[in-house]
Amino acid sequence: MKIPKSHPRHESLRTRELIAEGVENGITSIHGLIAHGRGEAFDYLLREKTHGFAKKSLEAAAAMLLAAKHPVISVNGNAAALVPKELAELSGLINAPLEVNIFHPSKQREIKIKNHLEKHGAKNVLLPSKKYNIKYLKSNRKYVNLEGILKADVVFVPLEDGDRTEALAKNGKKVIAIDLNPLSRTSQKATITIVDNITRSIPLLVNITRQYKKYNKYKLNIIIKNHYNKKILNEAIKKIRNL
Ligand code: PTJ
Repeated sequence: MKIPKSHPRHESLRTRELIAEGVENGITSIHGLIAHGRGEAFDYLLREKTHGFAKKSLEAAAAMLLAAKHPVISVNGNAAALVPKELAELSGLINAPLEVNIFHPSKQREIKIKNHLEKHGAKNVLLPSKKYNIKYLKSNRKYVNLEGILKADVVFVPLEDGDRTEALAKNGKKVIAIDLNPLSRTSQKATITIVDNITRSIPLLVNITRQYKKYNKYKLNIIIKNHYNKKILNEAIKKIRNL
């Protein structure tokens, strides 16, 4: 459906359209529609804009991704539908693989997500393997790739379910999450939480990462050390309360 640019809810409708298309093309799970609706509700409460607290998290996230030994970007059906080109760009910038990791099991959907990312410029897309799994997790998301999540020290999980964030942390990994809901378990358990819409924040993350690429490890580590996730989450909750 073509949405006129002049429509006051253009961006929100465009995003809905991408998710609906994702479902039609077998990339996004039908449950992804519900997750998207929940995200929309929180985005509405956040006035559909990227706040200062999200910008601070984005800076810390860029520094952590650049300072990591083995960073990896985990991709599910919603993220793939919404920002495939930007995820491919980020992967190239930090030299990290994109790894398909989905909650609702479907080999066919995994392959479709991989193809979709490659169509948008991704050069290194990994699929999970039943041979390898992370501990403390029962769902399909436990299956990982040896060259990706299994050996990663930093896992970027845009749009997540709480169980895995918690499990990844227990497996000794640092987790960077994007979640519009500052109260979710993902937000609470991640090392760095970006409380913002994935559609606004991934392009910003690409720009900041490009800028920070010239920083040395010392400078990156200072940025990481000065990030206090609980403080960021409290700022986001306060913003929602003070409507
Ligand atoms: O492709 P699959 O099978 O891995 O399924 C993906 C979903 C998203 C369906 C699955 O991970 C899931 O059920 O997630 P949850 O538990 O509903 O959590 C999704 C979280 O993402 C919620 O806290 C939403 O507020 C948040 N969210 C939704 N849309 C956006 C978002 N956060 C940022 N940007 C969005 N566009």
